[in-house]
Amino acid sequence: MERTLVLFKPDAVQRGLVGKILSRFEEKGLKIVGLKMRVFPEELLRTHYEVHKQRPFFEGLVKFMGSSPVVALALEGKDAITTTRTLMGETNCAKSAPGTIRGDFGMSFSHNLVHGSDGPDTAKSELALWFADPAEVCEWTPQQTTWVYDVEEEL
Ligand code: IDP
Ligand code: MG
Repeated sequence: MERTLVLFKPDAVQRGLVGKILSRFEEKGLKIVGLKMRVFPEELLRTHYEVHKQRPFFEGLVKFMGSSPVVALALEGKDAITTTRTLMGETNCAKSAPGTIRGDFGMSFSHNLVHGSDGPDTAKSELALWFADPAEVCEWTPQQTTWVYDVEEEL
């Protein structure tokens, strides 16, 4: 089982898409192990997007991410990182395939609704950053687990 960080960006919250986007992940079979909403501190946002700090869009991105509440999620599942990225679609919403979150709900490159960790190392460091307090992460077994997965082959 893998864990990954997902963020619903300010545009998703402002447009009232939290429920719809959350359903995509839940209905797929990913397990929510952490969920919180707030306007996150600028310092955290800068650290989160540090890899892009030389890029021309960096300051605008940090400002946008701090402009309104963000929903932060820790999701768990088999191949949760790539599964999440597949559900999200590609970075530019306008070019994202129908059926993906960005493809179905967005038009913008920068206001692209969701973030998802892009690999195991990033997932680990991003979860440590956004869910630093272990009390915010729930260990639980959904009743439906054995119906989502083939226990003998996949768990
Ligand atoms: P990702 O979110 O699909 O992983 P990244 O390349 O890691 O995409 O970029 C991080 C975020 O920065 C994007 O989700 C988007 O909000 C923003 N971004 C990336 N490239 C551009 C750009 O060229 N113009 C404006 N915003 C951008
Ligand atoms: Mg990225």
